[in-house]
Amino acid sequence: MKESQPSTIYLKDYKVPPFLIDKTELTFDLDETTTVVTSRLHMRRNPASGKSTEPLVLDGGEDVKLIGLAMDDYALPPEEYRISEGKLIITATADEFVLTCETLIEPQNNTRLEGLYRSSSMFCTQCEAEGFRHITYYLDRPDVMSVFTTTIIADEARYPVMLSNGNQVEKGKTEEGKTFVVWHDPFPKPAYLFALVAGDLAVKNDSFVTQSEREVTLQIFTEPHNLDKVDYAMEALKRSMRWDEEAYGREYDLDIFMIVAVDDFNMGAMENKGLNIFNSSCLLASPETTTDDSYLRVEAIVAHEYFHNWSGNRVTCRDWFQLSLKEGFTVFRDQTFSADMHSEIVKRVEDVSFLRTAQFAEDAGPMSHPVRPASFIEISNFYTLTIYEKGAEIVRMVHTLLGAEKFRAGSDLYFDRHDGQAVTCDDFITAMQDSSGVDLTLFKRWYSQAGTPVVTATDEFDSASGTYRLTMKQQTPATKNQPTTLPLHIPVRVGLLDTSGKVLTSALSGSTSEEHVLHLNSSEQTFEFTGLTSKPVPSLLRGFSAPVKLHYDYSTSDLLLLMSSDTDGFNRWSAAQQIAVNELTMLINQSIAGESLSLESQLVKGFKALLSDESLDPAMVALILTLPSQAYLSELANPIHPAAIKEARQYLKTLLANALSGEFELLYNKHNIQGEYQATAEDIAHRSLKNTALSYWVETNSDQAHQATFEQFRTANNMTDQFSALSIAVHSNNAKATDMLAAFYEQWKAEPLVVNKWLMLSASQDSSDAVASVKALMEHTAFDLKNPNKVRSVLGGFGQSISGFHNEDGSGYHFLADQIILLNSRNPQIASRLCTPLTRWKKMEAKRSEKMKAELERILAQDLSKDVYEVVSKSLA
Ligand code: B3K
Ligand code: ZN
Repeated sequence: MKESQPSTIYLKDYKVPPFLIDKTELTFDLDETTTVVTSRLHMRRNPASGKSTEPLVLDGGEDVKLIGLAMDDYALPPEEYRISEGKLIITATADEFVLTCETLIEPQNNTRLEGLYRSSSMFCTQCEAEGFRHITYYLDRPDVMSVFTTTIIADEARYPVMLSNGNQVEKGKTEEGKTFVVWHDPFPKPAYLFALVAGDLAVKNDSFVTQSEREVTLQIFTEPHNLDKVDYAMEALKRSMRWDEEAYGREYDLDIFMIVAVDDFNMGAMENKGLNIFNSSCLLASPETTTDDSYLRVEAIVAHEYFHNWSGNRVTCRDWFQLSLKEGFTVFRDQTFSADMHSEIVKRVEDVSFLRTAQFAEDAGPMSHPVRPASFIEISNFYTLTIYEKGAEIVRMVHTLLGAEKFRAGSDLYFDRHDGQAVTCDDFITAMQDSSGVDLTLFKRWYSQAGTPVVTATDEFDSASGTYRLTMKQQTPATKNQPTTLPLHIPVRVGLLDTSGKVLTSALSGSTSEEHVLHLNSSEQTFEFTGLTSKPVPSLLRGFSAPVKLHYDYSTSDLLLLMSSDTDGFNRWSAAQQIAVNELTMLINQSIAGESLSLESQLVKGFKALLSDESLDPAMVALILTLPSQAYLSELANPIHPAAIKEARQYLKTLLANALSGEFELLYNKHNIQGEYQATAEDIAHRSLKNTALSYWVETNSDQAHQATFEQFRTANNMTDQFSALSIAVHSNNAKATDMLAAFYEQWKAEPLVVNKWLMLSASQDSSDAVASVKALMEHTAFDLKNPNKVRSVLGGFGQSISGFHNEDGSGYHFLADQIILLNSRNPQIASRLCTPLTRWKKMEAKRSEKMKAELERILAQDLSKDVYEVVSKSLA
């Protein structure tokens, strides 16, 4: 352990920057061994700071070597500045000056993938959140916005493509015969949006005419062998540009928009102004190599990064505590876009399923934090599901509370009022409130209180007056950091059904309707619905109108009724999930008690009715048929018994498969569409239902089903079908599974993104020697510890293996801890993310819990990066 531990940064300590940088002129002299960066910063004291004597403190990093420093072209002697803990401190400055700073960096040795680094044969950058300081000394904070001009100098033979933000304004030769290009970005921006790319790249060109009839050049750059996989992303980009004009009135503002794909990237993509940089896994797509899920992901991420041009770039964050201002809003925007492009309800179910599984678990764990955190040690740890997904739910609730029209007026006001500014979550809510007249004072608590609220509903019916009374209580669990919690403003969408499944009209507070939005804003409230003749079945929290855990004592027959008849598609799915959760919970308890499992499943009835309903979208049927995941059941459990959850799921799945084997076989054949691959909602839906049906059918262990799986694997003309068949074979003990895995690797070994899928599936296999297998995989030529996608594939896959990762002897935990220690110094961001499964140790059943804790303690005893230190120390506190 280090002697002094990293310090905590608090929101309450925010101060405006003491200096501003009006113009930033950068020159990069790129080379394989040393890169020299020269910056000319046109600086002045910030009048708003009110301090005229404060020294100039610039952010930097240990990896930045200062080789020259001048103020107004006067070279500063060593006694006029110092470097301390990576910061450059200049004591005396004028009120306005130009600071010239020359630094030497080594992108080729940058394994953290922050700042300027190399991926394959190219140079690229990642500056959010605090990567720019690894390039040169700067005021690396989002409220310092500057106009950037960037000169790139390199050998044109090796780096024919040299890109930065904005427009290319000049190109020429240096005296040494190298090439230089100059880029100018007219929009002031924080350093986190800076980008540079240089390499031997191929380009796909296209264009887009904006609503005001300006022509924008669109370019996607990749390594030449990947150029055949960018068409889908290009079309998605054009759809996004059009959608943002139509849905939000937002037009693109530069004459050129570029995207570059890189193989080594810590996350999905980055919204740098005019020059988005993408993890190739989130950009490249072709039918043969890309699954439907990945197609949808490419479209959503292209849209997300594009939408940031307004929600993030034109209007940015004042400080990193406000991260959700841009991320929550932009996720909400991309979710709505995807819903508009495909199916609203399918998208909602997928998003909620993810939120309830992963964000709820995060919010109940040691890294739980409010959507606007009050403090952090390392900001990279706060790119979380809470900031992104729960943040998006907050924006969605504002949309529900205001209605579509007022929400749009609010977003117009927000963009107009704050264009070119760095602002806060409060500013966003204020704009929504000012434009709508809706009071959001109490609602704002969603930003400052962590944890998932639990809403408990009870009801009674007064037949004399035809009044249905629904009482709701809310409670957000207290934690050590948050000993008292307060009620929130929770919008609850409600409909009422009669026992035949008909939707009822009722009156609430003078308004008569088939659906009402309840404003639950104190710890307990009763809502009175009138005009009813018998006790209704409530359809609560329609569309998942708030990110809460809802408890209501539904009978199984109520749930079957909602599942078959509710007009809210989301709640049809939710009811089916609830029946499955109830049945699985019984089975899990039997397993824990050491009993042999037995159940008379009501789901059989529900599924039968579902399969006979021709009106439903096949994608919805597939979702309803999908049992709650191991991860979701773990989130609900306390303590978690991973082996019992696995056994229960397997039991229920086999039971359903046997009870409905004929139906699943028929379904499989009915949705087995042929023909050319298309990533349309319709075709995706058929493939999804077909493969879900197959996953049940194989559970009957019939030769026919196994053979169908093998044939699908062998003859598929697209990756969705091929990979589904392979996964099904691997997880259903198909006799040919090992051969299929080997054949798959042989077929695709030249396609890294497909190889990553193979790595993940191979690592997820559930065998007692899983640790040995995963070690062997990490020795395989296909593996590369420097590549985050490969690390995520292998270790992410391994995390799904119950007898591997959760092996009772603790060997899986030990192995993961070894990898975290190994990666801690090479790539702290990735190492820190890998800690997540171990940090859930408190919820795990005792035997495993102790072993996980011991591994965390072993990690904490090392010399740790801030990233890993924060997550591990908080999880042990
Ligand atoms: N804003 C980036 C995420 C940066 C993560 C830095 N550790 C991508 C996105 O959310 O759009
Ligand atoms: Zn984002």
